[in-house]
Amino acid sequence: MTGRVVAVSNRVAIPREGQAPGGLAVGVLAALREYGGIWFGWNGSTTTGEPKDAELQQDGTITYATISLNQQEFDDYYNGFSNQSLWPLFHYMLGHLKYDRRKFQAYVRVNALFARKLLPLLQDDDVIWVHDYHLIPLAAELRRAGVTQPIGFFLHVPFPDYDVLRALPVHEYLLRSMCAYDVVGFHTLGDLSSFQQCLLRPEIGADLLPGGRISALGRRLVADVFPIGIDPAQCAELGAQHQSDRAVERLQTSLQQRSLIIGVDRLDYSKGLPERFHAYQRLLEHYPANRRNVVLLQIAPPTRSGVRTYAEIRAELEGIAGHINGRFAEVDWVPVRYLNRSYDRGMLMALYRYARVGLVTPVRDGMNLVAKEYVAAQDPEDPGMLVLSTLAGAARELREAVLVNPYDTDGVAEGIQTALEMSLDERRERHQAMLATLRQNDISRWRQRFVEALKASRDTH
Ligand code: GDG
Repeated sequence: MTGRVVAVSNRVAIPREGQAPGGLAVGVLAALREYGGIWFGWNGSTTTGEPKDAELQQDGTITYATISLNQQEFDDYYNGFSNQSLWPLFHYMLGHLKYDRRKFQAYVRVNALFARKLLPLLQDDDVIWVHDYHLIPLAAELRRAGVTQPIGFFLHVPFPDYDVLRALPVHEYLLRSMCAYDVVGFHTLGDLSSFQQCLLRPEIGADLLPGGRISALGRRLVADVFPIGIDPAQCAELGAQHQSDRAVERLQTSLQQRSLIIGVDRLDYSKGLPERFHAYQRLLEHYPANRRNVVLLQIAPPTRSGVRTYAEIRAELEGIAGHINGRFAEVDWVPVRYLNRSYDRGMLMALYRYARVGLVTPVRDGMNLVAKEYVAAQDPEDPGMLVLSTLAGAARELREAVLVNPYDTDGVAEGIQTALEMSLDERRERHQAMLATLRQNDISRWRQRFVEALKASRDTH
């Protein structure tokens, strides 16, 4: 196959020596390795003046092209419109929604800047793959500059129903911008159908055609479902390999045969952490045999420290964890171990493998890769059990998990208890079924399907 893939995302994850890449980086890097290409995005640093042209770093067939951003523009584009408007809106959390016209304008300007800096790097037979809600207007900006190559957009977060979307004053602008792409991808059928319903509204007046094609605003595009997967073999290998790391052994010793329940989430209000802590407390109240016999290990690396709500949720969680420990702890047992830090990926997989229960209870999530990684990292002979929120995209695929509604405190407590008590036969059976799903729809399939759809869109133009 000819033609490079040009991936664009807010941040570029340049792999570091000796570190296994995670999440979406695995898929993007594999696509770039296969076809050759560029990964373009922000380098993580800010300046006071006008950002310079992209800095290029070559690694085999992959070019990393990164730019810095002006500090004020970054604050308004990233902390402001992206994470205070779009993130809560797309997660159906209107209580957290803030809108400021100035920040929206910075969002548009940063997208125009991305287009300007990317333009000189493009070749005629490239296909461009844009990632996530930070960059919705990028295709329209590139088109304005004369780019005719296929441009695809993958949304990593949910897409809300029209009645939620329209709370944003500039929702019509977003919908119009999405129509400048050739391929638009979502995690679930629900997200796709919300998008289609929005385009049918009189503001856009699109026609839905067979085969996922859409005719809108004088253009043709394809919208489809591309549920992101993981590399299950990598998770299993890392989990087994790191089982004897000193830190994992120290954890095992400190647990003294107690059952470990694990949660791993960016510190974000969409991940349902306060609700989860309350449910764990309910477990200790309703099923007292668990007292002294279980430990909840919650790993929550802080993110988006520039947004106030994120500092607030951190303080709230510290309060609840402190309350649970204060109420239930004994001299030799602390029920919650709450860690505001990140761990090496190998260590994380070993912790997943050691935990009897994986607790993944977001109040809304596009997919949730932790749920998939937890299942993949288990020992098939004696697997732990996943307790999964029905409001995560992953629940559409992992039907054999213990499914719970994260708002139902008693229900989540009951779900944890069910997972803790599940027989070995049932755990094996459910684990096998989930692993088969993960293998069938892995990360390679995700990026292959997307890149193929993008390349095919060139032929239909
Ligand atoms: C967005 C969407 C969608 C977490 N802590 C550590 C660590 N992680 C890794 C996990 C996993 C990734 O980060 C988190 O992915 P999620 O999917 O769970 O969540 P988001 O960050 O919100 O991702 C989500 C995803 O995009 C992909 O489309 O599934 O719905 O919100 O891979 O393992 N990795 C390491 N140390 C940590 O402490 N090394």
